[in-house]
Amino acid sequence: MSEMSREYEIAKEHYEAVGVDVEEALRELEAISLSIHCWQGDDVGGFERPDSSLSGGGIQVTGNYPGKARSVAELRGDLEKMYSLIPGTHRLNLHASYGEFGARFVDRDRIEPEHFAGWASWAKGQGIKLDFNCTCFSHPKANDGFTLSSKDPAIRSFWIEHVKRARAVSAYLGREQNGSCIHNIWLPDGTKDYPVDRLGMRRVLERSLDEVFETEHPSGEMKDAVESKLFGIGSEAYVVGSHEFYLGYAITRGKLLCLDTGHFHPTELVADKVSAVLPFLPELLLHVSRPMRWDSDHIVVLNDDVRMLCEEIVRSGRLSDIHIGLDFFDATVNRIGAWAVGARATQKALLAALLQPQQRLLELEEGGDLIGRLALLEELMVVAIDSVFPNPPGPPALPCNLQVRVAHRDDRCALILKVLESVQIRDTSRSDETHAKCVHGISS
Ligand SMILES: [Mn+2]
Repeated sequence: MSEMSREYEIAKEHYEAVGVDVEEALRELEAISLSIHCWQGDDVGGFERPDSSLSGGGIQVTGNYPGKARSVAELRGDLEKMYSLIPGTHRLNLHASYGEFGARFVDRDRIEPEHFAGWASWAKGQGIKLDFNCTCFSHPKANDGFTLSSKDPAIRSFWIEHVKRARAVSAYLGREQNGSCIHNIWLPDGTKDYPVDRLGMRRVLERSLDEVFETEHPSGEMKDAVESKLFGIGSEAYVVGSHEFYLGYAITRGKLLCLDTGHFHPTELVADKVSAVLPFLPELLLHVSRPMRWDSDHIVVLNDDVRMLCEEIVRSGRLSDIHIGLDFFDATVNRIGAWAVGARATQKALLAALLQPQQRLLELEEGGDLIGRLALLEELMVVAIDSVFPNPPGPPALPCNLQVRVAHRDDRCALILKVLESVQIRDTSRSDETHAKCVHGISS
């Protein structure tokens, strides 16, 4: 028996001793498809024009690490590499600005399913499903800070048309993949300083959303989600689509609510919101991110926030109603590595939650043994999950995770080497001189 499988057997026995079925936990983990965001691969630039880049919207990408995907083909290559570093089958979350528009510029109010046919066919070939988002930022008509809540009828109708078309694209993708595509609406709308017409702007947004949703698409093709935010750069004082606004909207209109872990006060526990909204919502969308002091969109790591979020997802018993997306973008490091680390951290948190003896914890809590509950939870923090964390399929075998554990030092090195190797692969395919020089400097 290899060292790895021996460790697995020992870990399995330990978990069984506290009433946890490891095989079952792994089956449940395998059934969870993360919706992985395309925008980590090119710093939220999109491909509407050559050299498109993120602008406005109150969000920012920092860093200029070499290797940013410059075309749809490069992004797909990077995505394929990223998926190979993650166990399981996962979805891809696309933004409308990532269409294949050809040589002619196609404005947002003119997008069609045909611009995403290439993505649908690529996804089929990869055996993955797609989710979709309207893109209501990085556009001259979003520069004054308002889209669907704009009081300018021309601006407002432009964005209503865009979101309607993005929903139609989602329905098309859903038909192509024979499974629902989740369309998420996030808007940057808000003001830098205190406005006097908070209610007026929210009423405009409510009306615009109602208009956007006039067309009904079968839920087997697409489902709608709405994403709130606390503040952005330039919208510090007021965001039209706040949490309370969208919570009310989602409940009254039967839409999915999207909770982004970076879109709340930094001391607020987003994990606590899962059980607060689930009684009122049939389904929920999560955007897992790592805010550092603000909505900074750092790469997700296995921290308390993510662990507790995953515990709440698992404990809710509503795993199939909760869609887990990732939302971060860091341009200071290798982007394929960023995706892989963030996705694997989310999976590790899910696995850790699935491996908790929920029944035993509940008995301790209901029996008033609160120190017993604390002691067990505390012990579980240091039970190594890496002995049972699955490897992605196909050779060469990948290590379990990056958790500090001496026995697996070689495995950890192997993962880092795999990530570096992906940089080298890109080095040969993207022959720009500066890029090659930087990569050489990093990998040597
Ligand atoms: Mn988000």
